[in-house]
Amino acid sequence: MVMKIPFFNSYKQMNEATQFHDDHVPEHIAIIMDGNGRWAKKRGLPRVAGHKEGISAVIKIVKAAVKCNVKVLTLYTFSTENWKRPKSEVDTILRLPKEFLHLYLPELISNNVRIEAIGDMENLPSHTQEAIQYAINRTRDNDGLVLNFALNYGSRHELLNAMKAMLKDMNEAKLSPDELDEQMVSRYLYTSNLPEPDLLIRTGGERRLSNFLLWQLAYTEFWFSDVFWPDFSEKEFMEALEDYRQRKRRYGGL
Ligand code: V0D
Repeated sequence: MVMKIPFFNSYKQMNEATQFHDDHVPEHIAIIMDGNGRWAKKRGLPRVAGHKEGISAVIKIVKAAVKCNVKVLTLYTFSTENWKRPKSEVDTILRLPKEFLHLYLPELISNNVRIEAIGDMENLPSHTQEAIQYAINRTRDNDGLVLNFALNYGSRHELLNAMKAMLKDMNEAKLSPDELDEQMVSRYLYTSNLPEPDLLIRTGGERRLSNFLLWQLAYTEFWFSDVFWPDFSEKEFMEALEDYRQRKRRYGGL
């Protein structure tokens, strides 16, 4: 690793005005929080223990993102592929949103965080949907960090749905295919109201996208860590931000 001075030290020394103008902090960070099951296995614990420990890492990283003035944090919590896991594991995972919100919603509210969600919510159990909807409603007027949970999310599924809806609307409006452009595609995605991610972080050692935000990550910087998600802390998060900042400064020098 290159840096000796953690990013946050130099960041803290800046005044409010400088922070506001620092365009080297990613506005939108997306994270694939991988390695929870392997974290548990390494300790002889059930996989579910890793997922629960993962919740503590989530709140730590949310707080770090708030401190750094990140505008959007998108967390990949449950993919459409995760249904293939044993039913008991899936059932436990789908209780985690409620558990997380029970513990941390008051704190998120006092930090001015706005909760959002992307993915196919309709096929989640109603108790999961209700817990998330409550948190979305309860935080809808907050204008701090947007904490965006990707649940039952799959990028190809998202694109396919967007194409179907778009074709239907275009037929009704009698639009020709030539009128279709990239902006129009973006408007049909779950992320239509969000900026594109500037930085993608994947923990847990794997280096693939796993069907996450395929369209939205076209120009995104990638940062990989071998650390399992439950062990991912503010230290690694700051390393990722510092690495991103150095990349941006290099481009700026060209
Ligand atoms: C398990 C590690 C928070 C990754 C973190 C249903 C996998 C813990 C939420 C959450 C999960 C979701 C929505 C919301 C509030 C919290 C969560 C799931 C899994 C999948 F509004 N952690 N978390 N959701 N894990």
